[in-house]
Amino acid sequence: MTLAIMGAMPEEIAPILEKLENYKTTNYAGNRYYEASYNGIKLVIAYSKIGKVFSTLTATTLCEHFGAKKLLFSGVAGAISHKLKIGDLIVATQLTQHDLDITAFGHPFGYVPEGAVFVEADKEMIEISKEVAKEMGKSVQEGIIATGDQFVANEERKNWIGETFGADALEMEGASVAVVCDALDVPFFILRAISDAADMDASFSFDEFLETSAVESAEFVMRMVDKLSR
Ligand code: 4EH
Repeated sequence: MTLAIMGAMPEEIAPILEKLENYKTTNYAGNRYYEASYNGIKLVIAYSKIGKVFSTLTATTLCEHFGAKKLLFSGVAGAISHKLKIGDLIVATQLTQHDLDITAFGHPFGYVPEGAVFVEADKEMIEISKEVAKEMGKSVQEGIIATGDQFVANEERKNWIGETFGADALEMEGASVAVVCDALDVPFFILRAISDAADMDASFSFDEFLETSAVESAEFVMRMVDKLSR
């Protein structure tokens, strides 16, 4: 069984690579892929670079070229929900593209014909995440994650995304990974640790908390991998 772990930025997968003793590196389609054996299964790990297009390419490559049977995303996000503080974890139940707009034709935000406003994450892995949270003594929130090709550092935009999609957190890759995995029938799990509140201080907060929040997310995802590989 091959399991994929992806992030968008190098900082998001660094804590995962650190946990592995040795791995094989392959360059493919402009990204570096790390393959390792772990608890008797194969792991393939990569960061995509930022945004929906690069993350689509990497998720597709992980599934189609490296044969991933499940995909887990680990990274950071901006909080919309006031219940989410810096370092808190959110598991995506559904993902949506907040910057997809053909409303001029009477369609809702986030929708294109033959697509769907929301893509649902794998329920089994969400269940497993509850066990992991319990074992780690961590509270993990579930919610809707909104994705777009924008670093949101604006209260008004953030609130609009929250109201329009009922979203709890936002980032720049989750929904595109979700669309790929859904289309290819690869169960996926998207976890994010909060790095900022997507407000006017977001870029400063992000720079300050990227590393520590990325570690929070990575440690949780590796506990998930431990369960999935047993
Ligand atoms: O991969 C991008 C990173 C920010 S852009 C999306 N990631 C982090 C999640 C995220 C996010 N996305 C949108 C955390 N906070 C967010 C926010 N809005 N407020 C980046 C960061 N550093 C250098 C270059 N680009």
